[in-house]
Amino acid sequence: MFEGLKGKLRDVRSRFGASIEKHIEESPAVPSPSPEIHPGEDSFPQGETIPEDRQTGDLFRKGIGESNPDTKPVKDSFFSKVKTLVTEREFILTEKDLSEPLFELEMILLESDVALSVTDAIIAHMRSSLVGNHRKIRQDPDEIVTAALKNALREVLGEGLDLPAFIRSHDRPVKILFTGVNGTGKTTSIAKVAAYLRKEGFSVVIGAGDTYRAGAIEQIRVHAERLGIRLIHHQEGADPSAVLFDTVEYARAHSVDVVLADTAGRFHNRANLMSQLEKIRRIFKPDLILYVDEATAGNDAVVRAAEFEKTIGADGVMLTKVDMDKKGGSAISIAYTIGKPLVFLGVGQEYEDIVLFTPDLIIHEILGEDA
Ligand SMILES: Nc1nc2c(ncn2[C@@H]2O[C@H](COP(=O)(O)OP(=O)(O)OP(=O)(O)O)[C@@H](O)[C@H]2O)c(=O)[nH]1
Ligand SMILES: [Mg+2]
Repeated sequence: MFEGLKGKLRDVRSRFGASIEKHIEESPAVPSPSPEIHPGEDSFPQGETIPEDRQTGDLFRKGIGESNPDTKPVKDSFFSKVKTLVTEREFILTEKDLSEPLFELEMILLESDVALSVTDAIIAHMRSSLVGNHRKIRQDPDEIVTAALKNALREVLGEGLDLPAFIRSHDRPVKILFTGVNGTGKTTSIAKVAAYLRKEGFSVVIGAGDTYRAGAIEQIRVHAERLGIRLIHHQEGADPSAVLFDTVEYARAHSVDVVLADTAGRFHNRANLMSQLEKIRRIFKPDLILYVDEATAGNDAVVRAAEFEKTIGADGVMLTKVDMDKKGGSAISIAYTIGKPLVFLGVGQEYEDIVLFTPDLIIHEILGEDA
């Protein structure tokens, strides 16, 4: 998962680190803007010489100590003051220090199919968190860069959506409609989501709303049978709205928690299929429309998601085939671009190959163990 991007980010992180180290070597340290002075403690203003008798630890070992407990706070405060003056030196990175690694990062993101607006947001975040801020000299440069990158990614990835919590807080049955273009993994994902929700303690029924493609009903029937989940279906060529209406009726009659509705794959520019989807939406009245696309489609997935969002609406995204995606661009870009949360990631061909999206999951995957 995301192997290509992971390797390139590792390289650019060390480039950032090298730039920071170069700055520290070549530039004089700057005084801290907020020295650690606490009320009641003795303090030495910036630039003032420390009295000679207070320059070594011997003072504390000899004069002040356990024999006179009342004086102990003075010892501690003085220690912390010496530490502030001696080790808390700082540096401030400039745009010039970071222009090269920032440019390199921008190129890496664009090459990895991260959408332009998302790349801009990440670079802007990196710039504002790294340039112009006071940094402690003893801070590890890689930690500084990794923290900035992590926060930038967190900003564009969003929070996701806790589907079990969503279901618990809605009237039953909760109706979820799966849409998207052909072959992206809608039907397989419905089977995975059904298995996932059942594990979470919900009862599920599936509606075979793809009556268009030959073999589609049989495909979902096999999944439902393997999982032991009830499927409602009509004949091939039937009106999908009618199938899904019946599925909701079944769920109501049997107090089923969740209805998962399959639909035929379609492109947003196919007017007849899109108006069919509009009819499904009116009759089925989904609580959640999940747009399904494959991570491996990169920027195409992001563009298509935006088109679906505009024409039919989407409340969340499921990205499939993440296990086969080396670049990570669509996973990073899709939520930020369409303004809707990533909900699930499909990570393989088995029923259990599904994970509920969290930003940390992607961040950890992209930045590795130390993130
Ligand atoms: N590696 C991998 N393959 C997946 C994943 N999800 C789905 N697939 C595969 O993608 C192919 C297409 O999946 P379907 O579920 O039939 O896709 P669909 O969107 O329903 O297709 P249409 O109904 O024709 O529009 C199948 O071979 C799935 O096994 C995934 O997360 N990882
Ligand atoms: Mg299908």
